[in-house]
Amino acid sequence: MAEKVYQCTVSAPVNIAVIKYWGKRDVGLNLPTNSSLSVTLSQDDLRTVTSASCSKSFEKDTLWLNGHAEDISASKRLSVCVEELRSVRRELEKENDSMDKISQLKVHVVSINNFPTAAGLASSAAGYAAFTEAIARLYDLTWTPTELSRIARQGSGSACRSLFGGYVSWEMGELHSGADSVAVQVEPVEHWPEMRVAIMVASAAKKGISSTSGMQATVASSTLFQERIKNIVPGRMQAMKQAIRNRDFETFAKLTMTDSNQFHACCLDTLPPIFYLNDTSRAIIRVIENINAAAGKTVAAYTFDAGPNAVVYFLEENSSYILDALHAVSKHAEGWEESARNPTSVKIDDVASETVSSGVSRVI
Ligand code: 2P0
Repeated sequence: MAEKVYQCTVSAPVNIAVIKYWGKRDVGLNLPTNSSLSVTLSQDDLRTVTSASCSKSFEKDTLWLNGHAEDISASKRLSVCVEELRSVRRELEKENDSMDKISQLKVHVVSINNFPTAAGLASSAAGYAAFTEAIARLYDLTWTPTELSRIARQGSGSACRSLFGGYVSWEMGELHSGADSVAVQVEPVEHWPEMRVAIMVASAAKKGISSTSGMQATVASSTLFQERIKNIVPGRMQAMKQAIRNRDFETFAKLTMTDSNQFHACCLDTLPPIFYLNDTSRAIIRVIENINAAAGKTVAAYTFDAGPNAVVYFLEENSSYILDALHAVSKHAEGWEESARNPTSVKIDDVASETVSSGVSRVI
């Protein structure tokens, strides 16, 4: 007998934190030790495209990530997202007889990144944002991005920030349940449309230590980290929100670089120490310092996540000479990826997840 296949395809963007998330206070619920703030990058350049479907003919919940199959029920992170959304759909179906009972069907999810996975380019952020959004839309759930962020957070913390465009904070929350640990938009992209980023992939290789285990080691062993979460980040979050509201690039840039440096200092203060930066990363830091010294003010800001790749923030008005300087230096560097040699300007995105297609896709 012919079976319907229900499907929804979405794309979700990468976000790059300027105040870093690092540390969990509850590992099970993925609750952070501090709030964080990020900027959402344009999907023209970096995105995950994810298609979720369900059908009576599917035998188990399965994810194909960049072509590799994974049993969703074997992954706590994946299954918590699917099961929470499925139970909401189940309740809706109970209340509304005309709804197809698709909560009873297994899901197939296919996800593709157009950038290196697990190389410090926030692939899990775009990945879990797209995963959550695709299933929510497959189930026709009309949730706000903040409501969905609570689900995506349980897949991967940074994913909750990829449900919004523009400038986004993840408020750590206070409740043990995690109900108030969600993402909110600080400002939309139109507020500061001149913001640009250049991505320099120092190495596309998979990182040595995952963020999840790295941050747990830092929480367990770093005294500097305790100072950071108690006495530094709360004030820095306020200052960063104000800098964004005022479109004050110098303050934004100085906070961004300082926070990146402190995050990597906490990694170094971990036992055993964690090294995400490499010689290329450090060379990029020196280039940015030289650009700012030559300009006589802070016109560019570097930041690095859990990997050696650099993300450089600047304003469109300074774009040509900053990109020229990055190009000039990268020409002489040995062993850099092509995109580090040719850094280009990436815009900030105005929307987060977008529906590419949805509905009943075929009958099998
Ligand atoms: C961030 N990072 O704020 C920080 C900066 C890396 C350095 O969020 O364990 O992959 O899945 O919640 O979200 C990377 O951590 O960790 C991260 P999990 P996630 O973007």
